[in-house]
Amino acid sequence: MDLKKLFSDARRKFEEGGLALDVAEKRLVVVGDLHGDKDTLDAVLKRWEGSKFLFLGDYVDRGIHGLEVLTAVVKLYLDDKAYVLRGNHESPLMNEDGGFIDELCLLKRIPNCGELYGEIEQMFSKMPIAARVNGEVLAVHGGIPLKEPSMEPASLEELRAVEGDLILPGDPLAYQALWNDPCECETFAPSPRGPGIWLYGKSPLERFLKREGLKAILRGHLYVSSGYAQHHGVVHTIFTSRAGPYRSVKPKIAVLDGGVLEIYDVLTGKAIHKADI
Ligand SMILES: [Mn+2]
Repeated sequence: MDLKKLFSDARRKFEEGGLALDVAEKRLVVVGDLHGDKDTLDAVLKRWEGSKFLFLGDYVDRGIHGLEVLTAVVKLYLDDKAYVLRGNHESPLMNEDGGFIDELCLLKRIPNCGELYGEIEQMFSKMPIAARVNGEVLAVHGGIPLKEPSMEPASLEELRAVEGDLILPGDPLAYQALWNDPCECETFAPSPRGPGIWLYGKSPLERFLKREGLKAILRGHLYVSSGYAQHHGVVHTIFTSRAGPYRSVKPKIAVLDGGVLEIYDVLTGKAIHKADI
């Protein structure tokens, strides 16, 4: 298979779609961080075969099958079977030390691995950062960005309008959407993940959802050993990887169906949680 062509076709299609998607689907299977875990991805695709998927990002690094995961996800995208969002690991900022470049160049010994990675890096820079689903739910890898110096959350319109070099990404709003986490705090607080990253608390969350006419946020990013966590009743974290350091995780996916959110265990296929959105 010509991987360079696959990733450049996907780059062009991502570019047409823009950085913030509007998605209308009655039923979606939402998948959290995969981190090179092809076995869990295969289990998801088998159990929920024929579904439309939405992937929340972090396809590569940590696990050793990042290229297989990324290829499978991109093929689903090109076949119109999936929406594919960007995670903070879809960036050279993470891939240099996170394992993906070593997977390509040292483990798999791909000839011209740098050239292939260059194509992948360009594709990452065009991946959408957020999706508004059925006008009700925001899907995003990390969460809502803080617009400094206002101490107010940025809007989806502002995220949609982000321009410039998006490879790292350099833009603070795009960067935060991929990196921020919810917290038990009341406002915004600096994140232990590093400079330029914020934790978002209850009141900015409520203001953001109200202003955008949204009811909930579906996101990944945070390692949770049970595969699912809820924050402030409206933020749902989904984690879907058992790769590398996540061996003991019980991976979950979410099924969003007509305003009802159900969380399923990937390995048993059992529903563990149900909520109205
Ligand atoms: Mn992440």
